[in-house]
Amino acid sequence: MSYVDDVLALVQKKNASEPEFLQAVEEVLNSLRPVIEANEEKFRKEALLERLTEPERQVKFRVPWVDDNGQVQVNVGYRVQFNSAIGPYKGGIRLHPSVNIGIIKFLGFEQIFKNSLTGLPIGGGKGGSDFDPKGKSDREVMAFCQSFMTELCRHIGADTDVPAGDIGTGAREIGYMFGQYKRIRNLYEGVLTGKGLSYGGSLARKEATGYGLLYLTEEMLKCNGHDIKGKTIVLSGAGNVAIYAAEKAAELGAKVVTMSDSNGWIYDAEGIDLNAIKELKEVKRARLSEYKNYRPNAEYHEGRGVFGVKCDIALPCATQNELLLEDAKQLVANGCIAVAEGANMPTTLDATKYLQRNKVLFAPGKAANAGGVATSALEMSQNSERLSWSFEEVDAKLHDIMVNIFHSLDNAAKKYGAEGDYVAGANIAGFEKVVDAMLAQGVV
Ligand code: NDP
Ligand code: 2IT
Repeated sequence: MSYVDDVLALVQKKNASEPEFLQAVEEVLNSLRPVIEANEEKFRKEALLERLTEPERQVKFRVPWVDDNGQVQVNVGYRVQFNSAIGPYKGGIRLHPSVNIGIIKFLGFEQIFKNSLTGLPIGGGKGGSDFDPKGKSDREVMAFCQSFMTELCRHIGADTDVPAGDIGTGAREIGYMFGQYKRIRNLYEGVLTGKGLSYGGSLARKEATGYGLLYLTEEMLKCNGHDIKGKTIVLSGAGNVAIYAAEKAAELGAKVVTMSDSNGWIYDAEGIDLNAIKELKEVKRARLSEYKNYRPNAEYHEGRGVFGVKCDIALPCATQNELLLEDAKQLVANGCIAVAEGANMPTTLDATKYLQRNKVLFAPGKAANAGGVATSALEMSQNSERLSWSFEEVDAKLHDIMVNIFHSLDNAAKKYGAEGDYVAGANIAGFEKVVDAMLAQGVV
């Protein structure tokens, strides 16, 4: 058996109860075959892939807190420090009832390659908890965040591991976590990113993932002979990534006609009213079903369905495995020309293959959504030099980073005879730098 097959079998045996992690490893290792086959003997001797697929460290801890009825609640917290070959561990914290170790490991594994693609010195990590912020009071969220950080603070630091936001973790949660870190460690340092602007946050971090997604999509379209202007976009999610993706899409002259949350989805033929969405989601923390109060002509549907709407471009921006094979078939049948992943691994493996086989341009999340973590790294730079850059300066750097990422995928795919396969391109380009650093640093 080839080295890749041996390691895939080993990873499957060791992590049998972690389907999302296995899915992420399978996608990456399969697309790395040409690079690994060219160095098979050396990589095998170095156990390079065994090291790459085993986190350097993972912690799991109890998070007890008291709810508004005086009842003690207990959640589980995780931090997976996956790979520090090219920089301190960096990656978000997910707060969602579905969180388990397999989800955090898949996200941490993806983060290694994503962070490498940004060209900035950040390693891969991820954390989270099965705590659900939805429906909780501010005091309950604070109680949870303080308890979570009381344990996590001993494992992180500005030069060790720098968490940030992800599903369920936004500015409010980062603020409470930062406050508790500072209090316990007596250190005012850039230990978290996505901070508020009054205490070390970076301008444009809030917008960065969504804006970056559109910068990369625009470049991918341009290099394939298309113009984003005038295109119709279906988008899933209605959180941080989705909102700022929709904002930039509109600025670039495209029309976003759908958004979704975990209850249902909206269709607005005139283009989504983002002021309404921001008020609903960022201020009121309400459900999308209320969108009709702002736009009576829009449609609201329970359940899932955005990918069945006719479009030129689809941007899945909610969660993993939300774009299924049946959705891919519908998109192709409707003439969709491009899919770019704002979320992490939103497209299943069979749906990805179907889209690629049918010549739909496909930008994988580890490239397309890298603008968030790239801007987090810019926030770390600003914290280190104790300066703040202007919105325009950060946004211009973000734009350059996303355009460069697209070209490194494109070039890596071409170099290995897989022109247009941006999944292979992203994995190969991300892998090369990490491997170089791992080999240089010896057996660690
Ligand atoms: P938010 O919590 O701000 O928003 C998530 C959105 O997706 C909400 O509309 C939520 O609906 C919906 N959603 C979440 N989980 C599910 C689910 N299981 N089923 C259906 N809908 C769901 O998160 P973000 O926007 O920050 O993150 C979205 C995606 O982007 C995630 O995959 C994340 O890992 C990825 N990402 C985020 C980055 C960032 O900077 N924030 C950077 C790079 C990637 P509801 O409110 O009803 O739960
Ligand atoms: O998935 C991701 O890249 C994030 N949630 C952002 C991580 C970060 O450190 O900004």
